[in-house]
Amino acid sequence: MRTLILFSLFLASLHLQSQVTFTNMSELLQPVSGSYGNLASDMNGDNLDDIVRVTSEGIYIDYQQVDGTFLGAYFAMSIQNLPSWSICAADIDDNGYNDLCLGAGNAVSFVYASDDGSSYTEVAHPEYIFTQRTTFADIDNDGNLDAFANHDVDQCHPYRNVNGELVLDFSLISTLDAGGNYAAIWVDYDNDWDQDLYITSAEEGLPGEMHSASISSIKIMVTVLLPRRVRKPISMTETRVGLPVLRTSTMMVILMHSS
Ligand SMILES: [Ca+2]
Ligand SMILES: [Ca+2]
Ligand SMILES: [Ca+2]
Ligand SMILES: [Ca+2]
Repeated sequence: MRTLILFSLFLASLHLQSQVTFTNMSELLQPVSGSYGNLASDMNGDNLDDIVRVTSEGIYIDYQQVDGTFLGAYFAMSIQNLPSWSICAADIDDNGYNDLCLGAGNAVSFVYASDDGSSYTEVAHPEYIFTQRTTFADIDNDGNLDAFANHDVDQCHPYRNVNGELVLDFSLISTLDAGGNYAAIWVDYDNDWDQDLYITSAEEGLPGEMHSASISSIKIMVTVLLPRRVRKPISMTETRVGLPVLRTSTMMVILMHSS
């Protein structure tokens, strides 16, 4: 009986230790009125995540300090494409300051930080897209970040990084010429050192898409990596790593053969 009681106390202490509480600390941030899109990202490269909020009147950034407080900054500017559906951040031009991709209901914008991080410039793309999600990834594995925007009613938009600027380029990665694209996840699913893409779909009959990162990366795998280890081919209905049934492409089959 004594052993049972001690074991019960041990389990109770584990339960208490595993409890996590959260405290609302919004008062640490500068006040922002109206609606905004927001994200957490290290915008100034000091390894401390900052808070970004984008309104129609500009960009508010609360820079995290080493003591956990925040230093507020406001960059007044008119934003053409507000991130009503999606926002993400990455250093597109590799100048040490993160830039933004704003996904609106009719277009996307890229917002570039100046080389000293003291100002931002919006580049509004004219092409129509009902944006659902925006992501950054090095799609062609050339060391420069590209972007990918999910299109709710048509084919998704890939943006190629050309000398630090993002240009719409459907040849960057081939996805289904169809709508219903709700979200994108970039992960190296098969551990072969390039990013793979999984697109979730909300359209009936389309279970989602799985794609290799790029044609160039396939060539690299086939010529260099394939001889090291050959994986079991994936079938059209096989489910991997907890994903829903995959819609595979020819490129996908080639990719999963390599490591
Ligand atoms: Ca920071
Ligand atoms: Ca940048
Ligand atoms: Ca790239
Ligand atoms: Ca991969």
